[in-house]
Amino acid sequence: MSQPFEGLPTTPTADELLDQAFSRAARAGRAKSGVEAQQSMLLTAANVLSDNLEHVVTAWPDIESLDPFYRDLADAVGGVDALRKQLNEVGWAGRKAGEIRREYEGRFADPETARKLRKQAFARMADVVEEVDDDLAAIAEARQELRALPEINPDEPTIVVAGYPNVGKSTFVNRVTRADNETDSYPFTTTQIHVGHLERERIRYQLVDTPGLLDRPAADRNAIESQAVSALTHAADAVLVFLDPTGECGYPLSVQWDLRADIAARFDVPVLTVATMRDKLDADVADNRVDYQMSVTDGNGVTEALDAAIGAVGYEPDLPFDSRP
Ligand SMILES: Nc1nc2c(ncn2[C@@H]2O[C@H](COP(=O)(O)OP(=O)(O)OP(=O)(O)O)[C@@H](O)[C@H]2O)c(=O)[nH]1
Ligand SMILES: [Mg+2]
Repeated sequence: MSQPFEGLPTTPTADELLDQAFSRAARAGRAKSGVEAQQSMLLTAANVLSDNLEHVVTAWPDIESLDPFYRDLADAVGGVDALRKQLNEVGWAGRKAGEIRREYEGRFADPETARKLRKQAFARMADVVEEVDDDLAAIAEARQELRALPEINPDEPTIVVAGYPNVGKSTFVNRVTRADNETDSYPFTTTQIHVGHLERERIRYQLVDTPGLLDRPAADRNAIESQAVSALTHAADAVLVFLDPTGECGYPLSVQWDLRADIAARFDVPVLTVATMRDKLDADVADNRVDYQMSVTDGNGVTEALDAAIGAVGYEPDLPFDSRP
């Protein structure tokens, strides 16, 4: 399983395409003389351009058939409508190169006319390719962003970990995910998505830590971040919201509760509330809205919180984990 944008080839610029097409054409022309040389140049340039432009388009997966998680992320990066339009423009330019060739090739009467017309055809091809330079640049940028996306398997149960910065999300994810399967980080626009894996009763779970996305009120997210959150809502089977009851993370408990409400409203899956940093407190937090309390530092309550999330996902094993042989 790999993510759908991983293998996207480099997107050329208009200049690169034209350099390649015209230098290959010049080489083809040198092998011949007279009208034939001009014809060969015209054909070569048109073929190189249409093949390369078409390749830019066909290299992309069909946006419509993408998993919603990836479609939303693609939408976050520049927007899928814009991307579709840019790919259409590039496809048009590829076909146009072929049209120009067909328009000129029958008119090469004598070497002198042929040379003049071939130059004219090249100038028109260059104009067409220059016209889609912006589209090529936008496609190149979308590719750059999208190929860095995490590999989230839509078929694997996914637990999203949310909460304000410094509440202990990463410490928890690193502790419970398999040591032999280290947490991978993926830069996504202004943020990073971390994905760790763990296995229970032969079922592989994905644990997603999302600094910069689910760590502040929805109103503070920009359009890209909101779209990325929307992608996460497709991927999540359960959400763990972490609260630091000490407030030492820098956010008062009341705003942490507001974030929890925000997330619960956004996600359609079970949302569990976990108070972290239990070791820093003398007693349990007396608030019945807290589902679990734990300390990742001394390990107390960690298994319980994780088991609850796994249970909430709904792939609950027949036997309790601890009673396995
Ligand atoms: N005492 C104590 N410290 C903890 C516990 N869990 C995490 N920490 C510490 O709290 C700090 C913040 O933890 P992180 O896991 O980086 O927090 P985070 O939520 O991932 O923060 P961001 O990545 O900034 O969103 C680190 O210094 C951790 O070592 C805990 O249960 N007890
Ligand atoms: Mg973190």
